[in-house]
Order: sequence, then structure tokens, then C-alpha cells
Amino acid sequence: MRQSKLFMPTLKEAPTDAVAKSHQLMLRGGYVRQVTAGVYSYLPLGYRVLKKAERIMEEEMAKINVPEMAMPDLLPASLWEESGRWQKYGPEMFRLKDRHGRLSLLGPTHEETFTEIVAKNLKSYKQMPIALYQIQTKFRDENRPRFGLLRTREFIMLDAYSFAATPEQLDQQFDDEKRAFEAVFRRCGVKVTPVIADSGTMGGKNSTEFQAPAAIGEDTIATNDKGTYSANLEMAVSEDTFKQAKEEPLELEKVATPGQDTISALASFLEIPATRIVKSVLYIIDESKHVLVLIRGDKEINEVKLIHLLDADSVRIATDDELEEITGVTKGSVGPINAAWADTILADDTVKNLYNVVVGANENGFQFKNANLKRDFQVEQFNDLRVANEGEPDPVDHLPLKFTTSIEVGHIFKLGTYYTEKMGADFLDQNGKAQPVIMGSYGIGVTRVLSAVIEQHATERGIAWPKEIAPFALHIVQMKNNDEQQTELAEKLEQKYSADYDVLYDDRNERPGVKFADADLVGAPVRVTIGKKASEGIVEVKRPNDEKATEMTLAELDDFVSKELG
Ligand code: 9G3
Repeated sequence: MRQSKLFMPTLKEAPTDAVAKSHQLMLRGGYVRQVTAGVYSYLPLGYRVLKKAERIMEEEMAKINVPEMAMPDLLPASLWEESGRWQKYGPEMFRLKDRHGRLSLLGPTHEETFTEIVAKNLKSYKQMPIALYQIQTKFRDENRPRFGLLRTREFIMLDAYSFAATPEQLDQQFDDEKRAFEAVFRRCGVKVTPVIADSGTMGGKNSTEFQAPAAIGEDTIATNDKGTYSANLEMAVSEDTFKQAKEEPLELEKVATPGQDTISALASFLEIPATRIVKSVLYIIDESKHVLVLIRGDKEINEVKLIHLLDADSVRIATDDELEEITGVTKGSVGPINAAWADTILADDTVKNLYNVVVGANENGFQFKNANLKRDFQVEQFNDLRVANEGEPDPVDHLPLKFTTSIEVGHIFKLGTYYTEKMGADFLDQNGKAQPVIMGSYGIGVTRVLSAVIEQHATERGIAWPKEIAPFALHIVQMKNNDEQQTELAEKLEQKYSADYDVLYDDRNERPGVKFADADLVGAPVRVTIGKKASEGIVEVKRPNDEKATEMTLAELDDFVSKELG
């Protein structure tokens, strides 16, 4: 490709509102341009990388015998009413009316569509296991799109769906997809960690996310050094290291603690450690139930674990007004003693073996000291409801948990029969009995992968693309575009290497400084500079992370290219 013909509108500086490295470099290098909030165009450089990533995905899916297909993005609301998700999703779903006033939506994901088109056509166990996938645009009206392609309102996803007659077949499909995805990330040059993850409102209890460590990431993963435990912090389990020595229960005593409505204020006011306080938080479950959750004062409640425990659609902390209305007291004085207004009282395991604790007295500005479980307050059940802390032992090898910020680039689920039951996709099993098809769903955020690669491989100067998805593998930069000998050599090398590699030939009439700065933004694995020594058959070769270029003869260049680019 001649660079004089490549539309690559570079910027000297990224706009100030671009804070993510990948966002800055994709804008500066002319990879993408924003059309509106969270909606991007892919210019030639960005498009080439996108297509290379997609080709890798197509190859890896073909290896596990999963054929590609395409579902529409304009979907009838009726399909989503059948699964019950039309009502479940809020403003995030793009809804529209067609010219006949029929309610429609732009597909944010395609479980319903694949259930309708595929699962409903699988009438016999003999037709399964089978899986299909697509690589396609998804629409989600994110409240705050940001960080370039990391969180957009329109993005490209590989989404695969598997259909099985037995749980064992699903397990096998899940493993096949997991391995295929790991191969995709490896070839795209994205370092990922598969972690235990929340399956949200999808079917099934938990799922696996592929998390790419990166400072800009919005997720936090907890892992041990041995790599035997990795979980999204939402799901991470840790062992509680605090132990309170057994104490004789003392007499319950009401104390005035005016204005102390945080744990730390209360701890310093009463001159006690936070571990001697039991925090009481009132939650509104599915906008209807009032559940009081207790946890030791030094821990935080994990709302994902709470949602799972209660199998709820939504949980949220009662607002101050709601709290007063329901309990009659203000925040900080709420407690489990005489809490008749609570539908249930749940507690994190850290509350189990505590003695003589401080709890809210359900009277404004008062606490109870020396409260003891059973004698003074009851708990319906104990569960792990806390957010794991860095450094606490993991539940497998009891090694200190390390936290890393990361980007979710993939997510795979064992859906089970959640959709097929709702939408009546049954098959006849070996005994001729009708059963709902068992599904799995698997996704890769394709456009997110591009950002993750840059976040993991970029320097301030530019991008060092892994060779399999670099927009160009070999970048020939000619110093003086009107120098006969340089042009002759450049065209010769372009001719020679174009047969095996994607070659970009910078034939522009630009100053060297501009050419090198642009070359850093293209980030080709091998850059060949044609300069004064062209007549001697000497060129300069540089890789993105080399400090400086190396002089080479054409023969040496040949060896270098086949070594570097395969
Ligand atoms: C919606 C909206 C947003 C959504 C969903 C539905 C996320 C939704 C989860 C998934 C699950 C899997 C197939 C590939 C792998 C991920 N955001 N999810 O279902 F209506 Cl507005 O997308 N889908």
C-alpha cells in the first residue's frame, strides 16, 4: 500500500478528553474517529487491525467446528417479550418503532434470536451438540461511554451460542470455546486471565470472564501468585483473618453517640476497634422487600453476592428518606435489635463469632454496647456477603490475594435452559421425552480487544502491534521521495516483500521527522528506512521497541524479516 494513498489523518496531540492511552493513540494515528458519543468510525488503519483480529477469530472457531452465520440487528420486541427481557432492561436498550408502529430494538446481544432461529429447529438429541457464532455490531445505550473503544454504544462482538442435549455436552462445548478464546487472545497478543465471574441476569450461577490486565481497566480481579485462584472482585472469596477471643457476654448497655454516623467516627468516639462494631445496612430488594444486612465494621458488603444469595433482580441500599420512613431512625442508629420493620436479617460470616459488639439501637443517636448474638439479636442466616480484601488468603491455596485492574475482553456462560424454557425450544431425548435444549453463550468484545492490545503494548510514542494483527507487517520509509536510487530500492523491496507480507511504503513528500512520527503510530513490527546508503544496498531497520535502528545489507534484511515476521 502506498502511504500517499492511505487515508491516515494523524494528530500531533490527542484531544484533552482522551485519557486512555489506546484512545489517544487511535485518534492520533487516524485509526478511528468519533461520530457521536460512544459511536466510532474505523478508518483504514483501524479497519485493517479489526479485520485481522476477526480473521484470527474465524480461524479459531473453524478449528472447533463452529460455523459462522449472521443474525439481524433490527429485532422485534415480541422476541424479547417471550424471554421476559424486554421489560427487564431499561434505558440501555435501544428501542424504536418501525413505520407501522411495531416495537423493535437494536440487538445488544442475541440469546433470544439464536433460541428462536436455532434452538427451535433442534427437534432431536441426534442433532446436538452443535454451536454457531457471528461477529457483529451490538448496540447498548451506555450512560457514560468513555475511553475510546473501551466503552461504546455501538461495538463489535463475537457472540457464539451452543446447543446441547445433556449437561455433559454443554461442559465439553464450554471447554472448547474457552480454549478457542484463549487461542484468539494469544494470537492477538492480549494477555488475559480467565476469572470466576458474575453471570448477572443471565441463566446459570457463575461464568468465566477473560480479563486483560491494564491500568485503565474498569474491573478488578483478585488472583493468588500461584495462579490457582482468579476471580472478578465481584465474586472473589477470601478467608477472614480476624479472630476475636471468646468473651463472657456482658450486660447490654445503651450509650449516647450523638452525630457519630460512620463506623470510623463511632470507633474513635467509643475508643473501640471497628471489629467490635457490627454495621447494619438496610437494603431494598426488587423494589419491594426490606432486608437488613449485618457485617463486621471493618468489612464491606458485596452486593453481587447479595443478589446471588437472594436470587434477586435488583438490590440497593435504602435512601436516607426511605430509611427513616421504614425504620423511624436515621442512618448510623439502625440495628438488628427490635428491628420489627425488617423482612429478614442476614449477616456476613464475620458476624458469627463476635462477642459484646456495638450495634445501632434503633433510636436516633444511640447504640447498644455488649450486644450478643442469640441473646440480643437473631440472624436468619450467615453467608459470605463481603468484598474480599487485598492480602487476605485465597480460598484454594490460602495465598495472599493480589488485586489488578483489568479490561473484560470476553465472557462465557453456561446458560442452561433459561431461554429455551421461556421460548419453548424442546427436543426429544433418547427416551422420546421432550426436554428443553441446554445452551451456552460466549462473547469476545472485538473492538475492546483492539484497545486492550494497545493498552498492553503501547509506549507514549506509539503502538507496538503484535505481528498477527499489526495493520502492516513491514513499513518501508523512504527519506527523499524524489531520489532516484532510493525510489528504485524502495520499489524493489515493496515488490519483493508484498508477496508474503502486508507492506506499507511511505512514498510521501514529507520531512523525515514527520515520517518517523507517523511510523511510530502505524506500529509495524519491522520498519525499513531507505536513505543515503541506498546506492550501497544498505538500509536501516528498526522494531517499535528498539531504541535505535540498525544498518543492514539487503541479505541481512531478508534474514531479519523472515525471523521477525515468519
Ligand atoms: C440487554 C442489554 C445489555 C446487556 C444485555 C442485554 C449484557 C446482556 C449480557 C450478555 C451475555 C452474553 C452473548 C455473548 C456473551 C455475553 N448487557 N448482557 O444480556 F438487553 Cl440492553 O450479553 N451474550
